[in-house]
Amino acid sequence: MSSQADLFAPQPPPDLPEGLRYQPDLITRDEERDLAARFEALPFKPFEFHGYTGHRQVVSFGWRYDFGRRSLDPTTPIPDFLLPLRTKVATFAGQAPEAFEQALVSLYEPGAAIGWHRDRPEFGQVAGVSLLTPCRFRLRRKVGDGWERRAFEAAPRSAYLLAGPSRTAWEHSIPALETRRYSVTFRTLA
Ligand SMILES: O=C(O)CCC(=O)C(=O)O
Repeated sequence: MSSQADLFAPQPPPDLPEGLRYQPDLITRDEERDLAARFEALPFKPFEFHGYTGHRQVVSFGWRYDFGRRSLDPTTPIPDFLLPLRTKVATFAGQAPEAFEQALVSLYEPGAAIGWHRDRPEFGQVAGVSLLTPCRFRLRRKVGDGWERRAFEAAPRSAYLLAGPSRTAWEHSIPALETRRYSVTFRTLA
């Protein structure tokens, strides 16, 4: 029988693609505020994809994938202020913190979105933490002539993990937001 506490515990979104995990409240409100304050000082640049720039802005640490040159190159090490977050993400993902060699901080100003894509095959698992604004995290995979679709709300301070088929067989996207959102995605190398 469910206890009163169980009834009010955050429930994982139902029916997610295999390999996708979701954890509400990975970080506290204080941690979220401190990280967002740190992000204010980062040198964000518009995300560049084969000559096109999107509204989303990013900073890469550890490794940077250059879509123009199709190459993955070492870049500025993951800064100390992101290491406690990486440790929490690694615990959630069941990995050693050092396995997450890349951290990508993304800034979505109002109107910014990310289109349908799968992350580069050079990367392995992808774990993302959301800050400030909830987003609708959409997934789709080709089935015959159509698409099978799923979605969940990624709440501020939550984490998601893309592993297994959710990482390799499904694409994901986030529609435009109305207020600023940050995400930090940590990636292992394939
Ligand atoms: O902002 C997010 O949570 C998703 C980021 C993403 O899909 C990507 O960087 O490839």
